[in-house]
Amino acid sequence: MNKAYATMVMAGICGAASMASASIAITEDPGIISPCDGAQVEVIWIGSDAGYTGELSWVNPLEAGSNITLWTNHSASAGDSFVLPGTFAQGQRIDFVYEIISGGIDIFSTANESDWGQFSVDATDPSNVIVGIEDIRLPGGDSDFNDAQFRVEFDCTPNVPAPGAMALLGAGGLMMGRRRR
Ligand SMILES: [Ca+2]
Ligand SMILES: [Ca+2]
Repeated sequence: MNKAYATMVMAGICGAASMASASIAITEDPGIISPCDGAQVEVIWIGSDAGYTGELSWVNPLEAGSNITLWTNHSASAGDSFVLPGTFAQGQRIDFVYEIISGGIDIFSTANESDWGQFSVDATDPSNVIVGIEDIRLPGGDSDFNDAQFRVEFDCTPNVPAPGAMALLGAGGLMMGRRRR
């Protein structure tokens, strides 16, 4: 969906919602987006104030069904951190799933439009994005968005290869060139 069309759809939803009922949550894409190329991404737990237990996972974009489970809100301590494998391109999404495993049954994903209302995302600092989750499906929840809270930190410092590594890369290139002949 392109942006103009998305805006039209959102405008349509807003119009319909304001006519129908004020209780329908209007949701925006909580997309957590890499602000730079080659970003290293670290997920850092902030805390949780929730009765339900939920499990936070990162959605691996390379392999469907191979999400990496990070923590549950009742097992993690503030400051626990996990470095995501690989690096991320500018504009690439970092998606998360939060599955309620005790107290209720539900699953929320930043990649699913129907779940977007469960997430609050503060990207005031684009390299330190703060995410909060409401663990009861809206409009049922209390919208405190503190049932699970974590930060997504983007390290945009370019990895400058050492001169030795550059020499090795050069040698590798030469060898590949030779093999091709
Ligand atoms: Ca809540
Ligand atoms: Ca709460």
